[in-house]
Amino acid sequence: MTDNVSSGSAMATSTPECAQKYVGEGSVVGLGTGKAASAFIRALGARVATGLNVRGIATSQASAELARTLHIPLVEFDRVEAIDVTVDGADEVDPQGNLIKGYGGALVREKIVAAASKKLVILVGEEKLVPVLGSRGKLPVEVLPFGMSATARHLQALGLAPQPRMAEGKPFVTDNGNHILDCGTGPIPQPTELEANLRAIPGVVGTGLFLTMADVVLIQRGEQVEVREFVRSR
Ligand code: A5P
Repeated sequence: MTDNVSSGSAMATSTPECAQKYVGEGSVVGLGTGKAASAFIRALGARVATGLNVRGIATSQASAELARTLHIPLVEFDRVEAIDVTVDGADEVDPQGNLIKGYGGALVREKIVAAASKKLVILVGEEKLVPVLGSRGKLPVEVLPFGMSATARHLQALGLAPQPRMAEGKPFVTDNGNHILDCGTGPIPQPTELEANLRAIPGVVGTGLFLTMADVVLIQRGEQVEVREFVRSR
């Protein structure tokens, strides 16, 4: 555990339920992507059905579709100045609350929405907790289709092992019309340095490294939810 983190347990028995306390009447809410985020969206939809007034900003077409089916009003991102809270999942969480995201392919929109949010709440099971980012062996990187092989060579030069993500025999296409290179990696000792090196590569649109962004991590431990809160300077 690091100095800037406090840990406790919550009364709610599930992370999607626990996350509801961060969403109040009138909130603008960033809606993440993936299983954990979908469970949160469904729980939020139940509150909207009983009269809660919120506006959602979706991080993917899939989350927008789910929100619509639940009658959660969506607002265009460019029509709001700030997002009160974003709730999303993650693929890895280190003890400082740094994340790897993007196994679900929505990393770029997720990062833009998270960066515009006053609070980022992450929902994970304990299997996502790692001692060092990269421990699960994969870092998703979204790249422009143009010159993808050249971009992949730059990634290789950084010691990564990029593999194009495939879907039904073709390169996976993100909501932004780009591709994903899933970069084989071992534990990443210097994630800030790696992020800077990745962002300097022409053709890289975004990476799955979400460093010092999460304010709250809710961890499902059996029937209990552990709450980790991080102090961030914004
Ligand atoms: C989507 O691009 C991802 O960043 C997801 O948030 C992440 O993969 C966690 O997804 P699950 O909750 O489905 O594990």
